[in-house]
Amino acid sequence: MFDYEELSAALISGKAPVVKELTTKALDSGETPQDILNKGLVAGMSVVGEKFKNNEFYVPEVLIAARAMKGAMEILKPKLAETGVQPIAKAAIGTVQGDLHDIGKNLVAMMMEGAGFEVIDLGVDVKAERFVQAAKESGATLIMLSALLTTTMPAMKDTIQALKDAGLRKGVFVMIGGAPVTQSYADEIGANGYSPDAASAVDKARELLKL
Ligand code: B1M
Repeated sequence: MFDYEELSAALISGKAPVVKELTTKALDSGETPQDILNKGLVAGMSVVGEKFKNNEFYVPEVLIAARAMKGAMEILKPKLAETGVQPIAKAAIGTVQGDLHDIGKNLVAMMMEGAGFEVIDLGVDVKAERFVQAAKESGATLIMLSALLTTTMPAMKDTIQALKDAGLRKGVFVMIGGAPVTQSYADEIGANGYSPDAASAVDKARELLKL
């Protein structure tokens, strides 16, 4: 039985090589990429978030843990993608303008890929026009906006407006998420969907696109 607590603990203390090693070990011992992600990495990162909130961790510790998570994700990403056969739909995802937080957004992207979506990751600090361009050029039918700061949430509204102005609101669904985001904010700005975490983002995307 793989010890997920050991993996979470290594992530919390930012031991990047150990996190990589344990991720590989978990895969080799037959654990699923989804379990490794949820029971080991996401669980560990949630503790990091809590510690930061309680002033037990400061920015450097958080960054070191985030780097360890990124290393494990590099190993998991192709495995998660492998679990889907053909893309079931195309989604473009990004953290909105002014916001540099990408850990949650990356998790959502990976879970979506794991569920069989083709995901175009636009990165962080993404301007409304860039989302519009991605929807036009890639034919993505789902635009996914992430924000972690209350000050960058209005950029979600601006992005929806830019999609409207470009005449794309009919065929394109917009989903929003991130720690400060709520269902009522989604309703207020006219987003099609909201989800509180990466796993339910996949369910919501499927529900919206009727997949
Ligand atoms: Co920042 N930060 N940060 N930070 N940071 C928060 C968000 C904060 C709550 C910390 C705090 O004060 N307690 C606070 C925001 C306060 C607010 O606005 N209400 C904050 C602040 C203030 C800041 C700075 C302004 C600090 C400063 O410089 N003074 C600065 C802003 C920089 C910028 O963006 N312009 C800043 C910087 C940073 C770091 C660079 C140090 C680092 C980011 C590293 C990185 O992302 N590469 C960082 C981190 C790590 C955090 C905390 C500690 C953790 C965030 C995280 O990764 N969580 C965070 C405190 C906290 O959340 N407790 C904090 C783990 C991740 C798995 O969860 O991102 O919520 P989360 O994603 C979840 C869900 O929200 C959801 O699914 C994910 C997985 O289940 N989800 C979606 C996310 N996007 C979704 C999209 C969807 C659906 C679901 O559909 C489209």
